[in-house]
Amino acid sequence: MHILAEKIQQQDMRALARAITMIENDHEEKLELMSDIFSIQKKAHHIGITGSPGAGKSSLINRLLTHLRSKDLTVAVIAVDPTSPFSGGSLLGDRTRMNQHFLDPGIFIRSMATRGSLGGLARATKDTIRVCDAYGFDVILVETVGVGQSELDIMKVVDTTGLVLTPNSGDVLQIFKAGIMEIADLFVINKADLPGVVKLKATLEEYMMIAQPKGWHPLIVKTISTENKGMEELWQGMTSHYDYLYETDQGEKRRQLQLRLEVYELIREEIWRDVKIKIEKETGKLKQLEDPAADPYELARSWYQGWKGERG
Ligand SMILES: Nc1nc2c(ncn2[C@@H]2O[C@H](COP(=O)(O)OP(=O)(O)O)[C@@H](O)[C@H]2O)c(=O)[nH]1
Ligand SMILES: [Mg+2]
Repeated sequence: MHILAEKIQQQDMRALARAITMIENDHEEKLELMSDIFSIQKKAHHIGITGSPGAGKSSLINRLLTHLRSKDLTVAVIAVDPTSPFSGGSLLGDRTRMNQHFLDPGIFIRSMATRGSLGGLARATKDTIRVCDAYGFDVILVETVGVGQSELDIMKVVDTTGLVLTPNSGDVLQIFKAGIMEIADLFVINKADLPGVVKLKATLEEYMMIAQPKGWHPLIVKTISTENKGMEELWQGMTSHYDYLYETDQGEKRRQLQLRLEVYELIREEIWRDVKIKIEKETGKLKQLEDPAADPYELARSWYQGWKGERG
C-alpha cells in the first residue's frame, strides 16, 4: 500500500493534506495512491451544500460544523467555491472561532485550488472526498457555488445535497432554469430573519407539486446562520435523507449510478488519449488542416473512422 494511504488510515492529518496536494497537482503517483485509498472502507455521510454566492453557505457550514462537533462527530469541509476560500479567514466567522476549529483534531478544512480546468477541479474534488473518507471522518461537507456543470458533477458524488436559498433574492428562477432544483434533497431557506420566507416556501412547495419527485420528497428547512438557528433541524433533515437512502434501495442505486458515470469518465479519458496520440502521430492527417475548405465535421468523422478501422 502507498505510504500516504497507510498514514491516512492511521489518521495522520499531514498525510491527508499531502495527498490532496498530490491530487491537485496530478502527481505521477496519484492513480496508484487513489487505488489504495479506494480499497479502504468508507463510512462518511457525504453532504453537498450548494447555492448562489452570498446565500450564506460558508456561514451555515461553520455553524453546522460546531453543531456536529457537539455531537462528537468528526467533520471534513471541502470548499470548491473559488470566490470564498475558507483560508481567507472572514468566512469562518470571527477569528477566535476559526482558530478553535483549526486546533480541533476532529475537523479538517480544505479549499480546493482553482488552478486547472473546471472539469479537472470536479475530478480533483471527487478524489479529495475519497481521501477524506479513507481518513475516517463521520461527515464530509462540500461547499460549491451552484452555477455550472462542474458543480452538478460534484453533486453527483454526494449522498445528500442541500440547496441554500434566501428570501427575496430572486434566486429561485435562475436556479430552476439551470436545472439545479432537481438535485436538491433538502431546500435550506437561510437568512430566515429576512422578509419573504413564507413566499419562498410557497414557491418551493409549488415547484414540488409540478415536479412531483418520485420517492424522496425534498424537505424544506429554515435557518438563520448569523444567529445559529435551525442547525438541529437542518441536521435532522440531512440524516433523515441518509436513512431514507439506506433503508430503501435508493442508496445502492445511487452508488451504482455514480460508479457507472465514473467508469465512463475514466474510459472517455483513456479513449481520447489514445485517439489523440494516433492522430498526432500521423502527419498526413494534420496536413489536411491546411486545406482552406477543411470541414471540421467531415474531418472528425473520417479521423475517428480511421482510428476505429485500425482497431479492427
Ligand atoms: N441576515 C442574515 N445574513 C446572513 C445569514 N447567513 C449568512 N448571512 C450573511 O450573508 C453574507 C454571505 O455569507 P457567506 O456565508 O459568505 O455566503 P456564501 O457565499 O454562500 O458562502 C455574509 O455577510 C453573512 O454574514 C442569515 O441567516 N441572516
Ligand atoms: Mg462561501
